[in-house]
Amino acid sequence: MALDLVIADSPFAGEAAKVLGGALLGMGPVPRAGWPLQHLGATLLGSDGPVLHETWLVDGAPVAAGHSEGIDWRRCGDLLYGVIELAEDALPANADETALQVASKAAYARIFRLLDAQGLPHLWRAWNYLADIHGDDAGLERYRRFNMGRGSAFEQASRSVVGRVPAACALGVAQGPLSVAFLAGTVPAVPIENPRQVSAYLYPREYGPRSPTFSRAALVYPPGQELLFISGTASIVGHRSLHDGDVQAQSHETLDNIAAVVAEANRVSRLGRFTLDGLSYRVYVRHAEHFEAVRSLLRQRCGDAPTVYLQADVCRVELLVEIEAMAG
Ligand code: 3EB
Repeated sequence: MALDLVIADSPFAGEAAKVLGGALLGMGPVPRAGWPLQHLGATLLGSDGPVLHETWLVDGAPVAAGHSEGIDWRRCGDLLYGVIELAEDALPANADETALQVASKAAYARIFRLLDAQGLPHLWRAWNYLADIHGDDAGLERYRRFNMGRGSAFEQASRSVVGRVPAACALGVAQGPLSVAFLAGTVPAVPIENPRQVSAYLYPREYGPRSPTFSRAALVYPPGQELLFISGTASIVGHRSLHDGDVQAQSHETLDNIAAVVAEANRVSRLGRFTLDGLSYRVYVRHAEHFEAVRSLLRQRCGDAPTVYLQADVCRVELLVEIEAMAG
């Protein structure tokens, strides 16, 4: 079996039975895909059309599909991809938790229930998007409330909140429900950390009451295959943001971080096959006017590696750019 990501400016028109799921990137109308589809409503930059279609294809056992507690999912053998979009007022706040916290906790609790029921417990990669990420929610930034809800769900499902956690990204978008897409498997992912950075799950409390639940990267193993997912990566060294206001310096620091993660992945996987110019990238810039500068810098350092650019809010206000990557 092989898992492959295809990116095109029109909807995937091949055999639907081979589709595990996907994402629609950009500001177009949302089509009815017939498979789990995450709508990432952020403006595409430097692209010919208004949207891009990312589609995960499998080449193997027939795909099974279902809906569970608002999760739209498809499964092929040892792999499962799902999407949950949850309105933030879907569930009530309580004395201890805001509605966003409850929604974040519920989204992950539902994911974990589905994975347990499917006998495929290992979360490999999560893509998190929420509106107004820096907004105030009962005295705390909304991203921090999201972290509290996500962390509680891991804990309540008796999952590790340190060490064995998925690769992830978490970005702010203009509007819409809390949206989480995820890829899971029957075998655990191998988490990778970055020696230049404090692990996010060990961030000190100045960044919020509960640390984010993600690893810097994950090596994952569909049958007969090894994939590398590098989490959203920014200009953070140790636990501090660097180069306030300087998008070029932030981009270089971010790529230095990705290079360090790649070196770690090569050490762990022992095949030593990952290189900066052999990855494919998704780049989020906070300000659209920084796009050209970031693109030319990426081209210098990563050659013509396939790269998608989006305007989105990175989860610390001072961060101007975040870059995630994968390699198959
Ligand atoms: C950072 O390194 C930048 O909360 O899931 C990157 C990737 C970031 C994932 C998450 C946050 C997340 O802390 C922000």
